[in-house]
Amino acid sequence: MSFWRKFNIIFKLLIDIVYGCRWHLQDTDIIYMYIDIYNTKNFLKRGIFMLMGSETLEILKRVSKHYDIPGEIVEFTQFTSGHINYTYNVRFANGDGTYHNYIFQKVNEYVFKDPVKIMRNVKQITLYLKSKKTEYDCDIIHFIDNKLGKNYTVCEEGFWRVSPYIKNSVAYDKADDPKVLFSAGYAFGRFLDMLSEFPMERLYETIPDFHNTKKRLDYLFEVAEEDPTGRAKEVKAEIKFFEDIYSTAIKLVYMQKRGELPLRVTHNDTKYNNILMDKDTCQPLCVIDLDTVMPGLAAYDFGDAVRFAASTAVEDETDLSKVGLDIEKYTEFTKGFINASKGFLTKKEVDTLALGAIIITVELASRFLADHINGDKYFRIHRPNHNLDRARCQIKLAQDMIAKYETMHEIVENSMKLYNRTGAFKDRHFTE
Ligand code: GN1
Ligand code: MG
Repeated sequence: MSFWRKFNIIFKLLIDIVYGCRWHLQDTDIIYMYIDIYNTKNFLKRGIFMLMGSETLEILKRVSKHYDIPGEIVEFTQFTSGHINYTYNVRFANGDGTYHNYIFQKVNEYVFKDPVKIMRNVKQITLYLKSKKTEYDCDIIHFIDNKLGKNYTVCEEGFWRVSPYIKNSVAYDKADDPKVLFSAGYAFGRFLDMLSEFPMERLYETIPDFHNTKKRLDYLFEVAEEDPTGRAKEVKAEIKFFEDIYSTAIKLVYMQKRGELPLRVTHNDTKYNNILMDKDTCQPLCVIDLDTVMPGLAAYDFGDAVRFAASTAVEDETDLSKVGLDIEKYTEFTKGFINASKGFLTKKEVDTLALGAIIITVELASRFLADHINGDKYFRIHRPNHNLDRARCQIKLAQDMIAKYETMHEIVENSMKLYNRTGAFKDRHFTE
C-alpha cells in the first residue's frame, strides 16, 4: 500500500471521528473538504490539492498506460459537478514546452451495472449523430480507443474512458446570463431532433425505469417506511409534500402508457453542465454525458434542463429564500428548445413541456430524499446532509414552478407562435 493511500485512510478515519462517524468519506471528497477548510487562503489550495491528489495522479498514470497518448502526465484537476462518475482534466506535457489535455472519467459501477453496454450505446449514438451533424451543430463527444481498440478500459483501477479535451470548453453549474440560455435550449432541442429517427430498440436501457416518476415516488415511500438509517422521522414534512403531489407527478408516466405521449430517444440528464460551453463566447460546443441516452419523454429533457438552468440558485442551495424559477432564463431556454424541436414535437408533447419541468423537479427531489434516508449510497455528497439540502432545494423550486405554471405554459405557446411566424432557426450563434 502506497504512502498516500495509508495517509488518506488515516485522514479519513480522523474526519469520520470528528463528524461522529456519520460521514464516510469517499476518496476524492477529502480534496474538496480541504479546499473548503482553506478557501479563504488561496495559496494553500493548490498545495494541499496536489498533496491529497498524489494518489489519484498515480492512478491516472496507470490508466493512461492503456492508451497511446504521447507525453507524460504533469497535472490534473477534478470536476466537482457530477454526482455519479469521477471526471478529471488531465494535462500531458509533450516535452517541448507544449501540452495537450484529455478528459479521464471513471464510471460509477454502483450506478451503472453494465458499463460495457453503455459504451456500446455511446458508440452507436455518436456515430449516428455524426452522420446528422451540420456545420451549425455542436461537436459530438468522442472516446478514444485504448491499445486493445476499445473505447473503454477495464483495469484494477476500475472502468475508465478517455476523450480529448475540447479546447476552450467549460461546464457551468449555473447560467448567469439569460441570453446564453437560448443556445443551450437549442442544443438540447437539436439533440432530440438529430436522434428523432434513431432506432431506439437498438439501445440498452442503462438504468431501467430511470424517469418512471411513479416508481421513484413509490420507492421513496417504501424507503421512508423501512427507514434504514433512522433519518425518516426528520423529514416528515418533505414526505407529506410528495404524498400531496403524487397524482400530478405520475401524470406523464400514465399519458405515455396510454400512448398519448411518444417515447423518443432522449438524453435524460439535460443539466446545463452537460453542455460544454465556449469560455469566451458562452456558446455550446458539445453535448456530453450520454450514459442515460435511452427511450424517454421530451418533456423530461426539456424539464430537467429548465430545473437546472432556469433556477435562481444552485441545485443544493441551503438558503431557500433564494430558490425559485427565473422567468427570463426560462423564456430564453424555451425559445431555443422550441426553435430546434417544434418541427417534430406533437401537440400533446408541447402541451406537457411546462408540466414536465415541475414533474422532473419533484422526481429528482424524491431521489435525493430517498438517498438521504438510505444513507447516501447513490449521489456523491460533499458535506453531511447534502442530499437532504438538495432535496429541500428542489422541493422549493418545484413549489415555485407550480405557482408559475400558467406563465410557464403560456411562454411555451408563445414560443411556438414565434417560430411558426419566423421559420426555423438555423444559426446556433444567434442569441436574439
Ligand atoms: C446525476 O452525475 P450527474 O450530475 O451527471 C444523475 C441525474 C440527476 C443529477 C442531478 C445517472 O447526474 O439523473 O438529475 O445527478 N445521474 C444519474 O444533479 O443518476
Ligand atoms: Mg450524468
